[in-house]
Order: sequence, then structure tokens, then C-alpha cells
Amino acid sequence: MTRLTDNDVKSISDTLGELEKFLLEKTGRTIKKVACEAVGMWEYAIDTKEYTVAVVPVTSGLGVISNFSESVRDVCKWLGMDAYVTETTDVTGLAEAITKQPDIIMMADDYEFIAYNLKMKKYADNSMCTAKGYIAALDGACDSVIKKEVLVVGAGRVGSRAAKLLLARGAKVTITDVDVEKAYAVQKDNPAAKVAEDVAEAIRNADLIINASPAHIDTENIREGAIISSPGVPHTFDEAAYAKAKTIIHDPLVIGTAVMVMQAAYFSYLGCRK
Ligand code: 2YC
Repeated sequence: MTRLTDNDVKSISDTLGELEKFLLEKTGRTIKKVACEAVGMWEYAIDTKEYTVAVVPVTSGLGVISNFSESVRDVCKWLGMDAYVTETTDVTGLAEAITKQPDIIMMADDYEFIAYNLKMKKYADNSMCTAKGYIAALDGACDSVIKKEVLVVGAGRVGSRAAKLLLARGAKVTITDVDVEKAYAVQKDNPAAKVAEDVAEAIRNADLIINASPAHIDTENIREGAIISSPGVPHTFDEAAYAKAKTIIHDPLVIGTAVMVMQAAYFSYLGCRK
């Protein structure tokens, strides 16, 4: 899984308004609406003001990413929740959070990033939620993926989940990966998916793309008017790519985080209905 850098994260909090404006323009949906669509919940089912989120910085592995926890906190606040970053980190930070009895605790090491709902004892993870969020954004941008051909570039944790979710949503899915074995492994798990062995050719033929790969996509391979929903990090699309495609949707952390925390909150709503 690609790890964010300090540079990827440094301006997230200050550009949430910009991202929201872009998403509204291109998908007709706010960050919150994208997250609710991703989770499959009515936007007003829960009052986000009732939810408290503790974000715990984790120093394991390659360590803390500066502004990562603060960005996660600010996404939760953007959604209307009461969110804070614990003073301490790791297990001490977890104990600090638990003592204050928040509804949700969020934390990430180098492999997993989760949003844990304490009351429901269930967590939402970043890979699944990123896949759901970028499908919801694509769905808004192309006025529904149902019955449409969607190319998933990258058969990793996000791409494999995106393929399954898109099929469940009624899209026609082709999966491609520079490691063709990984693409066939996704097809094995999702027989309705087609495999494209030539990545560049698949991209040249695609109008709708979920780009869940860290690899660069050459602008010459992008179809005029293509809609690319692109959680992939690093994000290497240049001006020419943005000019050629109709829409390229990307952010390094916000959409995945928004879906995670809405999903975690939704666990409470689902759990308490009789
Ligand atoms: O600051 C901290 O607490 C660090 N332990 C956070 C490490 C996050 C590592 N994961 C990633 O960079 C990416 C994110 C987009 C979410 C999933 N992987």
C-alpha cells in the first residue's frame, strides 16, 4: 500500500472547501453526500453533531506523518462531528481516548487505517472505504455506473474491492494490472469481471476509470472526455491529462476518511434500530 508523505498531507485541512466545491461541480455531491452514498445511507439518518471522534497518532513503522492526524480530525469536523487528536500516541494515546469514551477512535499504522465504533465493537477500514468513496464520486460524475463499462486500474487492496463493489452495483467491470496474475486473481474472486492484459490499451479504450494504482498513466493513453476517479497515490496526472479527460477526481486522504467515519457512525444507527 502506498504511504502518504508529509507533503501529500500538509495542505489538506486548508483545502477541504476547494475539494467540496470541485466535487459539487463534478459529481453534484458534497464530501458528506459522497460519503453517505458510499455507505448507502440517507444523508439525514444520523446527526453527525452527536458523534465524537478521537484520532490517535501512531509512531510505529515509518512513524507519524505530520498533519495526518490533524487532517483526519478536520475531515471529521467538516462532516459536523466533534473530533480531536489525543495528546499522547500509540497505546498510551488509545488509553487516553478510551478514557474519554468517544463514539469512534481512528488510527493508522503503515498497513491499516481504521475507524472503530466503540459501542458497536465494529470498525471501518480505509481500503474498503476508499473504494466505496471513489465509486460514489464516479457514480455522481457519470450519472450512475449502472450498466456502464468501468475499467479498474490496479488489482491491489483498493482496486480489488472496487471491482467487487462495482459489479454489485451493476457496472460492467474490466480489471487490469501490470502484474497480470493479480488481475486474474481478482477475476477468480469476481467471475463477471473481465481481465485486460495490456494496461495501456485498456486505458485507451476506457471512458470510465477507477485508478487505484500508484503507476503513472500517460496522457496519450487517456481517452478524450474520460472520467477518472483516482484514489491512487502518488497522483501524477498533469495539466494535459486534466485538459484531455472530462473529469479527474483525486485527493490523498479526504474521501476515504470521510467514508470511514460515516460508516463507523452508521454502525450505531444500524445497531440501534429495532
Ligand atoms: O501519523 C500517523 O499516525 C501515521 N502512523 C499514519 C500512517 C498512515 C500510513 N498510511 C497511508 O499513508 C495511506 C493512507 C492514504 C491511508 C492508507 N494508507
